[in-house]
Amino acid sequence: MNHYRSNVDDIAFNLFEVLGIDRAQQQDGPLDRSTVVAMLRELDRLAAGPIAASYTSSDRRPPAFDANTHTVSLPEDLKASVRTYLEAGWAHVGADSQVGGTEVPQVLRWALAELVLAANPAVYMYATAPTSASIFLRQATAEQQGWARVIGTSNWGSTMVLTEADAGSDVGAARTKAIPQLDGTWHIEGVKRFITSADSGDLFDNIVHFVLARPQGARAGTKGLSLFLVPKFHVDFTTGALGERNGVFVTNLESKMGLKASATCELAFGQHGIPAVGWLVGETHDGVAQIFDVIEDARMFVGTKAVATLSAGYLNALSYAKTRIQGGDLAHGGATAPRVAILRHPDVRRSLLTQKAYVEGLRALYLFAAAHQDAPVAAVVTGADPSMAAAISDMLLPIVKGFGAETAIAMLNEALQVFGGSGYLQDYPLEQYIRDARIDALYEGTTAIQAQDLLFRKIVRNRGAALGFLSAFMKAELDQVNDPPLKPTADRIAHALREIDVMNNLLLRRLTEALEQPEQIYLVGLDATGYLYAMGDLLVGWMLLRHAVVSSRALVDPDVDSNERAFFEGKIAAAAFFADRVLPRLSATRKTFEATTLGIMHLPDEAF
Ligand code: ST9
Repeated sequence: MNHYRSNVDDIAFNLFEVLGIDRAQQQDGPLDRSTVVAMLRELDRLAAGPIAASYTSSDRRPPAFDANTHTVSLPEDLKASVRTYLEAGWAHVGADSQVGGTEVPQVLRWALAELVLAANPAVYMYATAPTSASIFLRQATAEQQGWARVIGTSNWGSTMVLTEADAGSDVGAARTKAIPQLDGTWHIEGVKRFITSADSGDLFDNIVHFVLARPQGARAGTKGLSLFLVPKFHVDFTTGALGERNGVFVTNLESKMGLKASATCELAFGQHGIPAVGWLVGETHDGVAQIFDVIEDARMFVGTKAVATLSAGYLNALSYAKTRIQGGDLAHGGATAPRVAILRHPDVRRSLLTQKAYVEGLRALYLFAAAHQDAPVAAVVTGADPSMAAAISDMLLPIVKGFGAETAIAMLNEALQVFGGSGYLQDYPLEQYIRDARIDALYEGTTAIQAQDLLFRKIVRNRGAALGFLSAFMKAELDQVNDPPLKPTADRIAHALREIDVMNNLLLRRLTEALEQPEQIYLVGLDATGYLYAMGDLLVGWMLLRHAVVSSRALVDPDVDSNERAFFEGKIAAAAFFADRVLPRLSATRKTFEATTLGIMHLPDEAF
């Protein structure tokens, strides 16, 4: 048995019982439940087998770099996992049909992604060309539309190339230059860092890099950047035939804490005697806005990956707790009592129920966010019109990514703890999960960047429209919960929502004061991450209640079998547990916000 564990039943429960995606009007008719479940089961089967097969081995024997040939070679078994995923067509599910994709609602695309991300996230990260081609298609000129098809239908890899040694979070500090040529192409010159999948040896015939660079004379900052397409090999885009090597070379492979199967490279443009020829994407100098279409997709990938790994970690810990016999039952004399499975111990149960609540709440949250990426699906989920659906999806993205990543890291520690000392060993997957998940809070924008994005861009700049819509929708749902077993849970969530309202008002007041006294903005900056966490907890609590409401109705059916009964009872228990034991901390967060002062900013640097 390999490391992989999944919960397809819970994914299907979200898609159909909770979100009701089969009621959404699709171009090709409604989504058929049995087809969707068959897709989930088939990918689950592949994920458990050939995709997960190289997860551990490629951590122990990761990709290697040859400086003479500028080549990264991948372990054979990892390549086999990627090829299985590609050849079965899964990387094309959700991509645009014009680039060879099979169009499905984004919520289904992300549900499927969870399975491969739980099995072996690097596999997904190498197989991004169909997604890149779909995004490129939306930005391409009429001529470039055909290039998108070549990218999507050939055996190619793709990358996003933003970061430099001195331009990490601050993308606008990038120094890589773009020099215009008489034939309309550009020569790119500079060195980029932390580039995922920048080379993979013979896995792909070509790799297309989407590169942010600054045209000569363009302004400083992000707004002076343009987006260029730079292929590893030159290509005749009408036939797809490959030509000479372009002047873009990998110059280093990072040695990392985790996610070692995914090659993270330094990439040099025009530094080896051959020009790195690029083409301006869409012929508009609007690079940062263009690359953000990719970044948004990648942030969704990170949030989904975090949940996927956390889910596998929890399910591994759960099966260990059921079989590991250790200690006596506290209520039966403890030390002298007969030995029991550790699942009988109160602290293990507390830990596992906390993990379950976060896994299922975060899964519900990324699927709820994804449901707002397609107007017809959003219409059945919250009734949001297309522009509100987009605003809701935008607002939830930093929470899915930032809060999802941080929570997964914290909860994976809980999962490891269930194994005791054995969890520290490579005999079990938890130590690798923790190393592999740690990056999720760092790349694609650190948690602090997500928190600022949520507050300043997604709430303040949106004038609270998406926040207001979602709060009103949540409140209306909470008001409708009157059944005795669920009412106290709904009341606690309503209380948490009021605490968030108080935080909103406080932060807004400080922001307004900052117009006159600029230092007041520090107070908002100091509490931004706390706010991200508070919003995340509120939303998880609400998602769990929505599941509990559906479950409570389902339990009335006399035909539910014992497995279904356990599933539904677990949902109701998780919602109540989370509302009782986790949500009260929002009151503490609100109090800490009220106590925030500028003292920390005025403290001399030497005093740290
Ligand atoms: C990385 C790779 O970490 C990780 C591995 C990923 C593996 C996945 C593989 C996927 C590969 C696929 C490749 C496909 C390639 C296809 C290409 C196709 C064409 N939402 O606030 P301002 C925009 S990579 C939308 O003033 P600053 C917006 O246009 C490294 N747009 O920012 C805005 O203008 P306006 C990841 C947004 O102060 C403009 O930016 N690195 C958003 O100048 C300026 O905004 C990061 O994630 C948004 N949320 O710069 C960088 N925000 O306002 C993290 C901004 O007029 N740093 N825009 O609309 C940040 O996000 C910074 O906050 C900053 C600040 C750079 C935006």
